[in-house]
Amino acid sequence: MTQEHESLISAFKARGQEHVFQYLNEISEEEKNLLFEQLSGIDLDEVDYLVERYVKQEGESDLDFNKMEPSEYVPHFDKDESVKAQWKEAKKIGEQALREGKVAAFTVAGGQGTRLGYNGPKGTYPVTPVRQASLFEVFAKKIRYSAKHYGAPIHWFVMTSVVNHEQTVSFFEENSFFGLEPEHVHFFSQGLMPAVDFEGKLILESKNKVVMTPDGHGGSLRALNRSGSIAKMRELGVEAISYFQVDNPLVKFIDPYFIGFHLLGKSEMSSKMLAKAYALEKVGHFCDYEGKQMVVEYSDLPNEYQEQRDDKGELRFIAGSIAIHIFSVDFVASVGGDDTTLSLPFHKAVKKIPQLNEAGELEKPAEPNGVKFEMFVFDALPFAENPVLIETLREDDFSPVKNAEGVDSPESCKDHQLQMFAKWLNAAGVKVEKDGEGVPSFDFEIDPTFATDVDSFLEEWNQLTEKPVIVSGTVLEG
Ligand code: UD2
Repeated sequence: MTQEHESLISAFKARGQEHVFQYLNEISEEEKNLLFEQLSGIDLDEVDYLVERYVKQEGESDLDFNKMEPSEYVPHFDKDESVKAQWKEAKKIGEQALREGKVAAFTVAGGQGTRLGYNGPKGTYPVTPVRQASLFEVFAKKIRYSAKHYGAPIHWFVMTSVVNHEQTVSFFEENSFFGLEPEHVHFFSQGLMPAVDFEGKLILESKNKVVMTPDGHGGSLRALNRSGSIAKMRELGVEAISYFQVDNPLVKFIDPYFIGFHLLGKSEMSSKMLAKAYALEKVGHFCDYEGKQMVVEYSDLPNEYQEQRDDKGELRFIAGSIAIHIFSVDFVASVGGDDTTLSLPFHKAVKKIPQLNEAGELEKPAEPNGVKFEMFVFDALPFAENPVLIETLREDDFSPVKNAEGVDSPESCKDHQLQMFAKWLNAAGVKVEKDGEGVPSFDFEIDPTFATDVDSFLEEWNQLTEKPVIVSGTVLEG
């Protein structure tokens, strides 16, 4: 036993976690080393704090909901003519930043996609109506288009987790990075947090391993620092990080308007919002609280507040969060760095966590037996100076694939892609036949190598000397 191992044993004993060593006499030297290596990465002070706050006590939010005010936002120009000039100005600034290579794309793709019932990294899921291109392919091609359009490379940072890192990297390799330069794509794995049972004890998943789970998308801010990505961005002259989730193929993440508003506002963290479709839609709510902007998740906000209406009968907390943000590199360096006064809070999730039984065999419990800890990226907002919030339109930016059926499913996402393509064609004066629900009656697609939004579509379409006829199965490629 080395001295280092002995001091680890005393430290874990002192915190009542000595059960993690119960199989020490049954495992090989190599297995022991792996156990000690894993344990040395666990911050016992943090575990104690989390157990005290979220397991022994309820850890309920201490927000006084009556102090919440709806956040102000810049309305979309389609809804409010008076802001058109402001949007035009923002676009110019955003385009300039893109021409100067100051923007990087950043996808959080560490989740497990359990709700979708898909076995594999979510980004490999096929989504487009005709070609069945994967989510990763759609994003890669948007980057290819924009980098060419603005004449500057756009580096893409992809956060994975232990559960899908290798499969994700292999998928890119097998697909030749979808035509991107491999050195422009940067993968890194997010951090892990130990899970505990309801007594606050670490959970063993084997005789030499405790259960560790991904630390939530909020862990991305730490991981960007720890992986060296922030240093890399500084080397590359990147100043703004465009953050988006892996599940939404509509997302306009190279959006010159949004980038422009972020830069004009000298914002550290900017967000897009959309008007909630109905009072209890399952999204976060943007609000101001004691002078700071924040997002309160639907599950934390009592229904009476989600349903509140103003004098005009409009939903008072109308601004829904769709997890699209821009961060300044300096902000991520501080909030994801070592200064613990800027750390994001944790949220607990009560789960069924497979664990070793008395016989030393792994068993999935029938009932929840423990707690996982996650950080949420939007909890960085209250730390941000000058947060900017702009409105986007659902049909242009948001249709995630989350569930196998119904709302936010592959089916609804396909319909929304078709509606978005039809909207672009309509803007160019081309009518697309639709069914009673307003969905095009046949499948076709506009590949991101042709255009990535309505503005770029009109530019490209108008340059075509011969306009193609859009029929069932058409794929418009650049
Ligand atoms: C999130 C937001 C919700 C709304 C919605 C929009 C939270 C708590 N809620 O809901 O307010 O904006 O998205 O679609 O965020 N991920 C990681 N690592 C992790 C966990 C998640 O990378 O440890 C990624 C995951 O791959 C996905 C994204 O984060 O890209 C969202 O995760 P989710 O599907 O769990 O979020 P959801 O639908 O609960």
